[in-house]
Amino acid sequence: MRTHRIAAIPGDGIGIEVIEAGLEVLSALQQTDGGFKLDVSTFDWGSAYYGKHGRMMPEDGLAQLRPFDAIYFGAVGSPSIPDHITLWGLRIAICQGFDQYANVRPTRILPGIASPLRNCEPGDLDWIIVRENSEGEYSGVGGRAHAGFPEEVAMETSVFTRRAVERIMRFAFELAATRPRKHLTVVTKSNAQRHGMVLWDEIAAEVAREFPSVTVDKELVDAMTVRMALRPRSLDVVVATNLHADILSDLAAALAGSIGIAPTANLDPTRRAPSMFEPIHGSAFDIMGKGVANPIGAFWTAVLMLEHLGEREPARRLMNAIERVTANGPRTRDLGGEAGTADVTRAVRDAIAAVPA
Ligand code: GGG
Repeated sequence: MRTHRIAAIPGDGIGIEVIEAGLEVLSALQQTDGGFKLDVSTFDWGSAYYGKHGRMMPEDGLAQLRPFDAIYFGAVGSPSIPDHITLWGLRIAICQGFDQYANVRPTRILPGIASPLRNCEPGDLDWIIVRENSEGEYSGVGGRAHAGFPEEVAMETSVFTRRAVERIMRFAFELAATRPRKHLTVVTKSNAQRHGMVLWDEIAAEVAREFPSVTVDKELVDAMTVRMALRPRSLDVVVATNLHADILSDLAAALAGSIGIAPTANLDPTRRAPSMFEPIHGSAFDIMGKGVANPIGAFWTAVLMLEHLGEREPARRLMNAIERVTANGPRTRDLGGEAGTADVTRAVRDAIAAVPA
């Protein structure tokens, strides 16, 4: 029996509901597979933990997580705590603390789901967005001075290092080389941001020379939003900075039908530290506790986690089960249905049972 140690951090809001649902389908998958076991430990870190302890996770949180093979994360964010405290105290603390520098966000239109784009068929939108996940606009460099005075000032500095840009470009080119279309779009804003983004472009061009099998083009981030909406078929793998990719991947998820579906892998490709897997949606406090959150994003995220753990066949079975349910229903409200989280979870469990290993 292959055993993998999983740290589950449901976090905040609907993260708690969708991770519970995700663990339920993973348990069903293990029962019908018989070849692997997930040894899950759940951590109560997040905004409620902050309320009791004044921090989002314990001081030795990273040391507690390090022995695990993967982290299954829900969401972070609460109406009662400033967003920069919750985000930096948990999600970014883990991503940057473990140098999970490649944030990978696949987007495609799953069977039965309608894109809001006119005449956009499933095969027309099949992208992987690679988000630089260690620096850029999220470097944390900056500060505030003269607090409370008219001359109050705040600075937020983007940092682009040759090492980090090179490694994310190489990761994106390597990924593009594995795909049938072998195309990479480098998103930039070097017309306006004439230092960091120019270095970004230069390194992209250098790394491109190592990958003659991959075709490459460059797009300004503003033009990229237009291209995603009007020419989705022209895109395959996309690489962008931390902030640009965060914004573009929300747009990508919406164009593929719903932000409730989209998964993310925060990878440490060196495998020195555990990688972290999370649906891209946030805590969505407006629907928390109502039982209506779409768990598909958490299920697809579990597929990415299984693939990372080397469990390719169970990952394929789970993806098939997800796609059978998106095709035939039930569907949650964000997809035009009336089902709740539990209905979709049950349907995916049934679909897993219907096609045993
Ligand atoms: N599961 C995704 C999540 O919790 N996101 C919270 C958020 O605000 N993310 C913004 C970011 O990571 O840039």
